[in-house]
Amino acid sequence: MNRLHALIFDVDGTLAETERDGHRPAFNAAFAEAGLDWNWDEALYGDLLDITGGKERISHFAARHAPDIAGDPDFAVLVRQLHRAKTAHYLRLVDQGCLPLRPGIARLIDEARQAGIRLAIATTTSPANVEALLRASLGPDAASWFEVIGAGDVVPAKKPAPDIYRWVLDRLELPAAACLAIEDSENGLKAALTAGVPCLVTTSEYTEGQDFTGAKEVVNDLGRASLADLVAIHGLIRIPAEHPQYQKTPVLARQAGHDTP
Ligand code: XBP
Ligand code: MG
Repeated sequence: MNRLHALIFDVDGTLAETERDGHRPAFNAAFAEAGLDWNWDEALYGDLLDITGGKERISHFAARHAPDIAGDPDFAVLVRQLHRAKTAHYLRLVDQGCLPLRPGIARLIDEARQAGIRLAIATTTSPANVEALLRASLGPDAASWFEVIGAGDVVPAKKPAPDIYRWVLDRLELPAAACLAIEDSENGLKAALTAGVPCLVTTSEYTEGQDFTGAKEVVNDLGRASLADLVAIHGLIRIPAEHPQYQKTPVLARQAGHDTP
């Protein structure tokens, strides 16, 4: 069985609940500044989160709701301008301490550092957003605790593509099986699994009820999880319910949470 060498954290929805009260109002402030009557309410934003990457999300929205603007020859320039403005608004919210870490995150990071478990980040959000969140919530040196920070446009394809996890693994110089990814969304889980990284899911405000098939474990939050729990989850060997072993001993299937006929 592979020993756990590194934890690879997702950011948005995992380290902190950043989407509803962080990224979303930042997008809306940028739209208002640009004189656009676009307003992403909580429900619409939840749908738009299927598209990872802020620039990609703006383009996706405009193509469907403002095709005249999306069809403009300078639309790509507008997207970059809107995203730069949005990031400035988001960083202000982070720096004001509006986006605290989720339960247990600071403690798990500390326990991992004490135990010599290496730390990395694999996120779709922009690098500046990661550094600001770590600084605001864990102090000025926190970004240096993460050996590798894979964020935003460093890879051509964003989650659910595996690119960002492969980018991080290459720089950690570790095999995927020696790591545990911690994610909040179906897109993030798919990215990790496609890269071969075992994944623990901690559901967030917008991801409750998504399909987390293939996750090592799914929890509501990490408020009561210890590093020992993460090591045990990393070592979990999931035997599918249809495995012959379960057919002969149904009680095992029940214990594993698989309904038996
Ligand atoms: C979540 C995302 C990001 C943020 C917005 O990333 O998809 O796009 O919503 O950030 P993850 P940007 O869950 O992988 O951390 O505007 O900087 O993209
Ligand atoms: Mg996320």
